[in-house]
Amino acid sequence: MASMKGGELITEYLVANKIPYVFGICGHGNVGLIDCLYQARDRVKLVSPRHEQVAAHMADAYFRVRHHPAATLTSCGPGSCNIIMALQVAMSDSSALLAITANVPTQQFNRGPFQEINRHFQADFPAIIRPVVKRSFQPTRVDMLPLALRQAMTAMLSGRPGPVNVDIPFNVFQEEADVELPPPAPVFGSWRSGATPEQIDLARAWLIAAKRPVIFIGHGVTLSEAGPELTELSHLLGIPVISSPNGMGCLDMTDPLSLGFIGRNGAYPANEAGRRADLVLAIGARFDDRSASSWRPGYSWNFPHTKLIHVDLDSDELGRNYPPDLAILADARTFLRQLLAALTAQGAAHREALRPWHGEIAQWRTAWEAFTAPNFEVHASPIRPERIVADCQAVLPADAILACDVGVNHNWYMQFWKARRPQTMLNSWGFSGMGFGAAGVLGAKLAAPERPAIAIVGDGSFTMVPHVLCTAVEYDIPVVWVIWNNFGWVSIRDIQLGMFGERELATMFTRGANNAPYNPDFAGWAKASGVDAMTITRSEDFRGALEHAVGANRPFLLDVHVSAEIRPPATGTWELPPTPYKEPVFGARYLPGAVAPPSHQS
Ligand SMILES: Cc1ncc(C[n+]2csc(CCOP(=O)(O)OP(=O)(O)O)c2C)c(N)n1
Ligand SMILES: [Mg+2]
Repeated sequence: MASMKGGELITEYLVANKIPYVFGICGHGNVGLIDCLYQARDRVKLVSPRHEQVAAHMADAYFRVRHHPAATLTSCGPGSCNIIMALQVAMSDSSALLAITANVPTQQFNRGPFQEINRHFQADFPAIIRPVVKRSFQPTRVDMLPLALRQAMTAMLSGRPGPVNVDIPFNVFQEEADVELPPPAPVFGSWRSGATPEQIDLARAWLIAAKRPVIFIGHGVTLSEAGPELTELSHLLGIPVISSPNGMGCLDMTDPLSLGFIGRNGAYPANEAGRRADLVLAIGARFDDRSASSWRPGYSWNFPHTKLIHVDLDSDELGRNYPPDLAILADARTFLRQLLAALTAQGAAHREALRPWHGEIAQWRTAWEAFTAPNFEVHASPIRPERIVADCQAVLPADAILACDVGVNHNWYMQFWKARRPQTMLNSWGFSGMGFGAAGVLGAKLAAPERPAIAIVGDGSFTMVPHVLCTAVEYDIPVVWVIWNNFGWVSIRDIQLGMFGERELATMFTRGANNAPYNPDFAGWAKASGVDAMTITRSEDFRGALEHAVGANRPFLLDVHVSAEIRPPATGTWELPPTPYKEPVFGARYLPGAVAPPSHQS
């Protein structure tokens, strides 16, 4: 036992857990801990962006790339309130970060001191943060810290990862006690659950018997680092793979067995295969509305006509939307290894039996490519969206990291991006928090400094966090922002146009009596902040500009003017009751000769 300040104990525990970065902003509430971080500045680095939301997105993205956590540090009251949205982004997508929040001194609890939240209970910040974290702890004495820190770090990294909060009153940073550093938390991924032998037997038998099987993967496969096992299984049995955005790259998406994303903004072959499958093996995926055509039977999936094996390590996700025929509470990689061990001898024969299925899939792929490919070649001004996706794909190496923001720009990447490796395509999928890509790219770059990191970010989303420019310059983080500039909140404008008889209000950026399109000069804004920049209005110029920006190895912004009038082709549907859903633009109804699945209800 040694007498230690609370702040020292926290700092040493961060170091013991090899947490390299604390992303945080100062305030009177947390200066005690910042002083301890000063003492340890060669072992853990404090990076201070200009908004707490950015700090949390940086930590979130750092984890998604590295699968090793970082921490955030915010002060009492408003500073900590500023991370709530970003924490739910991490929570919805199962990303880990340790959110250290400061609070008022315990000696002043309930007296209404500066920045206390106390209408119903003393120092009540945990009540605000509780729904958006996996667990919140509030150690109120230094001798409570060892247990709280160990439990917090363990909760964050075990099972389904997620953000965890430790809320610490001001005095606890400063006061001393005889305390011992707790043992570090288990390394992420070292505790893994598996399936029972009976479950593996059944899963194996059903897979071998299936005539039209499909594997559907989600973030769970990425998080368990099961890409090689998934690829082996898919190749061994010849089973095609549909991926949710955060699963992308676990199977190289240029692989012939990769069908892409499913749902309204999915790829046509994925929706066709999903709804016609006789067996779906879902692993670490949760069938959210956007990857299930809002659960309308016959669009993306066709349960219960299709048999479902659902594997997840969170029991809450098993059967949330579709009751599984076989539910397996297990870690993705452990399950896949168990299954592969049981299968090895049978692969080739089964692949042969799937020939007719592969033939059908090849036809859907050909039809989809014939429909979409021509627009990827077109040069135009304003630039066609496909052109931006195509040039990014051509210029960026397979290990480049794409941090996607929110909006119609993201829909294009979900539909057409081909991720080559796991952990290279970061998406705010479950919560869609604007600013995630623009800010997260900074954390992603710190997680993989040797690889290009590019944010694809709408003009609207970027203007929510423009101060990311300052952080890139201050900390010399050479990222590239591609601003998808369509002069508006265009994804929402399109919803207005589709649902409300063309009535549009407050969704395009305009000025003056004539409603002339308005945006700041993003390149000028960047340059004023010390970031190199270019404005691109002709599609011919984008590719070279991107090559230059990636090669520059400095923070770089490309303001790319993209048409707001070209929409991604819907291949499934999406529904916001009571508004009527829309039929796909490129779906079975329009494909000559296609047969609707048994329960199709259009
Ligand atoms: C923080 C936050 N506020 C509001 C929304 C609702 N929203 C979703 S997309 C969108 C518009 C995005 O505009 P932009 O970034 O320009 O992308 P675009 O759709 O134009 O490509 C809005 C306002 C959100 N998802 N997150
Ligand atoms: Mg926009």
